[in-house]
Amino acid sequence: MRLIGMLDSPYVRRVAIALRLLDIPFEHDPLSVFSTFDQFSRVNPVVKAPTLVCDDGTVLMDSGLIIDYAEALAGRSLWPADLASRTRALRATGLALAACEKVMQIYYEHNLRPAAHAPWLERVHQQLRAALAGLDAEIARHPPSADEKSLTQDGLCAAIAWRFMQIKLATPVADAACPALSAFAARVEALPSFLATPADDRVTVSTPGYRAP
Ligand SMILES: N[C@@H](CCC(=O)N[C@@H](CS)C(=O)NCC(=O)O)C(=O)O
Repeated sequence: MRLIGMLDSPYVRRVAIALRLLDIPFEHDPLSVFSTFDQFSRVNPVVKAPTLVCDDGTVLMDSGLIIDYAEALAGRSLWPADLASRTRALRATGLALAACEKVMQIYYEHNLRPAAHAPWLERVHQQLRAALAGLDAEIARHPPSADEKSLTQDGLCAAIAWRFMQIKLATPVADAACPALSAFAARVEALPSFLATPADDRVTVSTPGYRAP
């Protein structure tokens, strides 16, 4: 299978690391939804990253749906099994995904619009602050596993969201603003699957046969 999209996208990185955690071999094609729009659109005319081209040629998109497919393929889930833990993990993942979306909107506003729209930006910053406050509180109350073998979707997504905003925001969020999240993300970023999937695309991921230690 082939994962299309650049690792500076938190959604692409989320999928790449989930595939590694699930021991699913894949090739990575770091096409950009902007600079290689035409090439991307020949694979997926909707031009959404991540896109996954399955071995039978089916083209999937949306990180959550692609991970759902990967979990079905692997025969195991990255969600916690019991309902209470799963509910907490779903909430934390929702907060992390909202934070990614807000950072992306801020980034697009600053980089894709001729003149940034101040009231809209303030609204998005407020939403980001709320998502981060909620996520930091969740992680402080119920720290997810930071272990390669037992990492769950909430921990995966929280760490990715944190790294994404450190890279993309002109003023990164201070560690002190999110002490639990920043400390957790630092531990998770040191895991082999994360080190092998850097957020800046300096290294192209193409590691069929990768096995989590
Ligand atoms: N909900 C989607 C969001 C994916 C997303 O918005 N990806 C961005 C790249 S970070 C994209 O495709 N942008 C191009 C566009 O929407 O036109 C997911 O989880 O995969």
